[in-house]
Amino acid sequence: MIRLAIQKSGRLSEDSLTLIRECGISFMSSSYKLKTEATNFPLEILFLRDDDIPGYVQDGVADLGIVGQNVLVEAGFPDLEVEKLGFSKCRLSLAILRSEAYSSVADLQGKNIATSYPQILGRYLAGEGVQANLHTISGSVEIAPSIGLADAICDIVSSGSTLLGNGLREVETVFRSEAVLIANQTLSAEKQALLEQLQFRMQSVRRARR
Ligand code: PRT
Ligand code: ZN
Repeated sequence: MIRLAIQKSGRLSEDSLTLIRECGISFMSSSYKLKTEATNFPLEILFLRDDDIPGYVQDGVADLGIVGQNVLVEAGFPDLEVEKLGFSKCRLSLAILRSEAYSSVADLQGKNIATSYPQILGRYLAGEGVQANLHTISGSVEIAPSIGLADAICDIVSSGSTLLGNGLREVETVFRSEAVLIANQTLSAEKQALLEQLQFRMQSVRRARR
């Protein structure tokens, strides 16, 4: 039996469940159950907050997980990635008030930047030679500039309409992300074989979709 952690309720949930079903795996799911067992594959599915998934897989509480690369890399476990899944594509971008002048990332030197991704942003800014004051907040990041909490933000963007609606404009792409399958790095031989079967099925599903 192999244990897979997926997001309980959020942007990754539906596509994760659909992918597992399209792999030919049947299971019951209901919104109040936190785990379920497949009926035709030795798989147990755990439903968790996405932020908890990388740590659980790193520690071996779960063998496998489906999570966004943004959350995986921010958690500090990029090496757990085994397969790109092609959904939940988005980017982590820097944005400033539309009224502000901007010519390059050097303009952010000494500025206050609000983000939920201090690790990824910190590494990006260090690579650009820019020193800024990062303020870590866990949600509603887009409101920070208009209420005077920060000069800029770094947050997830997909359509861009949230930025627009908060009077912001995107000035730099810091990181590109999609959903990935992750795996514990010390799986038993049996679990490794199950992982390979799952990866093979996921690759077939993706090929058939194209
Ligand atoms: O409760 P839990 O902790 O499990 O979920 P969560 O609220 O932390 O995450 P959730 O469900 O919002 O997102 C899960 C993952 O989906 C993220 O980690 C990303 O990998 C991916 N993803 C893809 C996105 C988006 N697209 C996205 N648009 N995550 C968040 N957003 C936000 C964005 O920050 C903005 O505030 O959606 C808003 C709308 O975006 P626009 O640009 O389309 O307006
Ligand atoms: Zn989360």
